[in-house]
Amino acid sequence: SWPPAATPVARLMNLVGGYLNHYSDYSTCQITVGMPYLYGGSWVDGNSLSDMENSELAVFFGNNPSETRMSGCKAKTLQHARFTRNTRVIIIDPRYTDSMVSVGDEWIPIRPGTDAALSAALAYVMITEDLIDKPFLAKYAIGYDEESLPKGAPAGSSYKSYILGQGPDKTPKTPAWASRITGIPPARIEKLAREIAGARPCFICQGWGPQRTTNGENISRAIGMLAVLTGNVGIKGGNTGARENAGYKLPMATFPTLENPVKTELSCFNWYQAIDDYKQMTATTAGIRGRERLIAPIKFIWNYAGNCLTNQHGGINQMHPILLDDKKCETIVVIDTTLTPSARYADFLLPSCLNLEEHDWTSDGDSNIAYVIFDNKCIEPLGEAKSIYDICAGVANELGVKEAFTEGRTQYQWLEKLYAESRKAIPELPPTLEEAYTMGVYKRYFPENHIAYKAFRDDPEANPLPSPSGKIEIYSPRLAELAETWTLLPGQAITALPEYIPNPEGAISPERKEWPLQLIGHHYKQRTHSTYGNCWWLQEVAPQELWINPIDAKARGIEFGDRVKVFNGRGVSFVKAKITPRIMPGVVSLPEGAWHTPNAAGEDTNGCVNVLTKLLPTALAKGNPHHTNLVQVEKA
Ligand SMILES: Nc1nc2c(c(=O)[nH]1)N[C@H]1C(S)=C(S)[C@@H](COP(=O)(O)OP(=O)(O)OC[C@H]3O[C@@H](n4cnc5c(=O)[nH]c(N)nc54)[C@H](O)[C@@H]3O)O[C@H]1N2
Ligand SMILES: Nc1nc2c(c(=O)[nH]1)N[C@H]1C(S)=C(S)[C@@H](COP(=O)(O)OP(=O)(O)OC[C@H]3O[C@@H](n4cnc5c(=O)[nH]c(N)nc54)[C@H](O)[C@@H]3O)O[C@H]1N2
Ligand SMILES: [Mo]
Repeated sequence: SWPPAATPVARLMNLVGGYLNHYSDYSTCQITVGMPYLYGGSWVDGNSLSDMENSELAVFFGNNPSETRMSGCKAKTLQHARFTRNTRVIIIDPRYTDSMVSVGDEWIPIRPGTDAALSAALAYVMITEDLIDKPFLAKYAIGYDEESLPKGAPAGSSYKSYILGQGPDKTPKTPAWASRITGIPPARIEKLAREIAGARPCFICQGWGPQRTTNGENISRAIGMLAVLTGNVGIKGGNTGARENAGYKLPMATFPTLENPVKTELSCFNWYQAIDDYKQMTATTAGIRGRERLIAPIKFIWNYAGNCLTNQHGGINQMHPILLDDKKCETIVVIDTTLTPSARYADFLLPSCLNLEEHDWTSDGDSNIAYVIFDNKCIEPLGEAKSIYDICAGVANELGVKEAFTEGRTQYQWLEKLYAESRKAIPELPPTLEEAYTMGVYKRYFPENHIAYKAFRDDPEANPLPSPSGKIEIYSPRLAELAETWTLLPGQAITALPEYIPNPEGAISPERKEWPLQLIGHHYKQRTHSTYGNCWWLQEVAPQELWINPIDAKARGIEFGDRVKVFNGRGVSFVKAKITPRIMPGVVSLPEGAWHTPNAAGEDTNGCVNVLTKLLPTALAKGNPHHTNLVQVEKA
């Protein structure tokens, strides 16, 4: 089960009967739900980014830490590995990213949504040229070849059979086959396979861009396969193919939210369907957990510190009628610091404190350092703004549960209590909370890099993986069963092996005749999603622009800085064009998070990518397929 957010809203609801919870998040739905079928558990671990200094080669699939992890810590770690320790860096991405600019040795542009095809062809070269780590596969994995298939798996269903074209599809996954899908020349694929297999060790990782796509669950596993085939799992300088480890964290106590009596959960993305037609939502049609089906629609939404009702959700124009209809969802409460696009749908709009207006702390980590930032209250809240604790305490009072909610404490008294608890686990913190606020930041360094699944690698008998077989499951019997029992929509697929599945609205789909350009929306340095999207200083530094290749721009008579119309069957957005060879031909990118700003005709005028994205959830995780879109672009 997904850990509930430690917010006062959860505590309040748990005191009055509970709430419908969600699993996963918009960041990592497909990798979180999909990749554990390879390694087991509820989350796939990675080596620290700092461990990259021990790698001969690092291969990044859609991982752009120079922009998505902008803190100085990550940048220094990357530069140390690249420039002091001489780790070579290859970046596979439709865009020549800021990471490419700062630490990349070589860029391999790839069409969005096709990494599983590239991975299969890399495996083809490794297998046919005898470059794989056979002893590793024999000892640590099931399903690589016919001999190691689990009981009950049909003949011809091993990974090797799939790759060599001896499986049901009879298609060898040659570099020529993958080239047609990915846009990467066959010779480059062959060379990359030899480079990855030849590097001792190799740090293979993926950002979360590749998995934020219609069949992203398989993509996350397919990239993981490269680490498995080359035996780079569980060793210094290797990695699992997942994203790098998030870093060490200190065990600070969190606000107790009490137990949620409601055990039903739905994915973070398909909640709109629970407003619209909950009766269709079952375990096998919509991934409902904790119950066979939903038994009631969503009638009330708490939207606290989020712009996901509309701006960040996707399919904005399709969400609009669902949110607008008062008979469907009757009450929407928005609690924010800023009058966002989501706030337009609020029945109750509650202004919330900025972090400068309340006491709190933040506990986080990065590679070899863990820290707690004690956020001091600098000024009293302005206007009518209140902290989320005081808002919920006020509502608890009206609902007759104030005593149970507050236990007689103010927000500061809760912090003092939680601080005292934290000090038991971290005795070197200052004696009082007041002294902690005076100190400001507490840091602890960890000398060792984290090595994911090291214990399993060292002794797989004593430390099996948390998968049903205790091994790496290249063929997943659990997925084979879901493939049989779940009802999927056209374009969705679940497969026991990490197969390439062509996306609808993908690189090679027939819809490209009408909508020739693939559209993604990368995370952008101007803002965090939509936060600060309204800050004109930052707009000046990093303006909102459509990235488009000179070839595609020229074919459309578009010049640098022209205002263009980006559109498909779901929506229209107007924005300035950034003509740049830093994006491959056939692909455009509109950085996600710009504020939806419709004109009288309902067309967005601010480059908001989510008027072009769709509501169709992904197959297994029922998550957001934000990077799977086709569009046309013309001069406005
Ligand atoms: N097309 C496309 N869409 C995407 C993505 C994508 O890649 N492509 N990425 C997805 C991802 S990974 C994510 S995580 C989501 C993010 O979606 P959201 O979490 O909704 O992102 P933000 O826009 O940052 O919204 C945060 C809100 O919190 C408010 N806020 C900030 N500080 C405070 C505070 O102290 N108190 C209160 N009450 N409010 C505060 C801000 O004003 C803002 O409105 O977007 C998703 N949407
Ligand atoms: N500055 C800034 N930093 C942020 C955020 C922000 O909004 N702004 N958001 C934060 C949050 S909540 C999250 S979840 C993370 C998100 O982190 P990510 O999900 O990793 O970020 P994205 O930019 O969506 O994708 C990373 C890269 O993948 C590429 N890409 C897209 N599709 C594909 C594909 O099919 N194959 C390959 N190989 N590459 C592809 C994109 O061009 C991009 O360069 O970032 C966090 N950091
Ligand atoms: Mo995210």
